[in-house]
Amino acid sequence: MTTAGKVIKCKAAVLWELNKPFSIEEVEVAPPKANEVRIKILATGICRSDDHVINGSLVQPLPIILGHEAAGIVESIGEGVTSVKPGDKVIPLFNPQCKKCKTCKHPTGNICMENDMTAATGTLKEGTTRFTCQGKSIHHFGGTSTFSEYTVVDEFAAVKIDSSAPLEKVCLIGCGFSTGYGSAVKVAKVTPGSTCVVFGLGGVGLSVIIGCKSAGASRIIGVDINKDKFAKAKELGATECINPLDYKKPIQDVLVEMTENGVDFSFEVIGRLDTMTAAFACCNNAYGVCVIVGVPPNGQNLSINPMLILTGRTLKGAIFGGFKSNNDVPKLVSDVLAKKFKLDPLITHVSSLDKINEGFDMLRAGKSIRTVMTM
Ligand code: COD
Ligand code: ZN
Repeated sequence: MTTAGKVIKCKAAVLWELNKPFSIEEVEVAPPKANEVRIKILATGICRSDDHVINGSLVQPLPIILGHEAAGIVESIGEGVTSVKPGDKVIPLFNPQCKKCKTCKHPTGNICMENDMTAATGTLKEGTTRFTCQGKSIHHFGGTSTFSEYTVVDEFAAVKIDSSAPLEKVCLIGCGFSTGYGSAVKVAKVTPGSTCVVFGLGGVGLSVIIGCKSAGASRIIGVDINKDKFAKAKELGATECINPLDYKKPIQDVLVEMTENGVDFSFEVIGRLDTMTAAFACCNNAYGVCVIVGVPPNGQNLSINPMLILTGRTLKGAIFGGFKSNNDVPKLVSDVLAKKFKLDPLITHVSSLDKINEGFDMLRAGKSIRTVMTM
């Protein structure tokens, strides 16, 4: 029996209030309107940015269905949709690529002006939501809302991937993996033989390490205050790991000494002002490049002595690893199928939507790298 054109009743995790657990609810998912796609979500990861919404540091309209790192199969399409068809495997794109706006037309810019993260409306482009629960309209998150068995996205926020892709793994390409990997290969453009330092060894930091290694870096130093993170970092390519708590000196001074006047590339993958300052200061004064990957606390500023820039350092950053999502996500999936890199080491827990609150507790306790919920 086809569900196309009908309302689908399914399970979703709804966030009704800040700092409260999700409620698993039966929601109604309306059929896609013109230029929209309804997707059956089969796997979705738990990302730190979802938690940032729960704790209020990323402001979004409530109630909301979170989740933005996922993979699924197209269930039905609205009028005018041409890029995907029912049955296609797709990855939803929180950082979409409409290919029409000024940013999409720029050769490198990747914050598509259709994104719903920077000034969130919590709706699709048409201006309304497709989710209803207990008679109330529920907001979308980042145009994706993947903590639901079915979701509706704008056509520009979904991309077809290889039909043989393992969805329970490639879902990470929807956010965490691409964010870290692209920061190394696309934003920093790590060079063969270089020395890199990665501050923060969570799922995104480990993905930076995978990128540095694949770009041919010869020395990759991991920095974390949780030494339990070191073994996996080394397994993925870190040549050494250090804990700032083991030193009396500021960690940037330690790193400058360890690397004869500073590293070629540094990455801040934590989201703290002090570690951003350290990451910038530890890169080489004449040519070091520092990439900010971590999302800083809302409304706070960095204080930097311009002399640090004047001598030749570069400070930069990017969302989603600088990738243009519609172009690059299918390629990254093909790279996984070609065994260019593995996503398995990043997935420490496999769970289900019913256990979403336990999944977030593990993330907050630093016990998981990525939890993937399969449906
Ligand atoms: N010094 C050293 N290490 C530290 C410190 C410190 N002071 N404080 C925390 N850490 C370590 C933790 O022990 C942990 O291992 C690591 O830093 C952070 O890891 P996680 O697991 O909390 O986070 P990740 O890897 O999932 O990374 C997420 C970011 C924190 C980088 C987050 O800001 C983010 O997702 N940024 C990506 C930006 C983006 O593109 N967002 C768009 C949608 S997600
Ligand atoms: Zn994310």
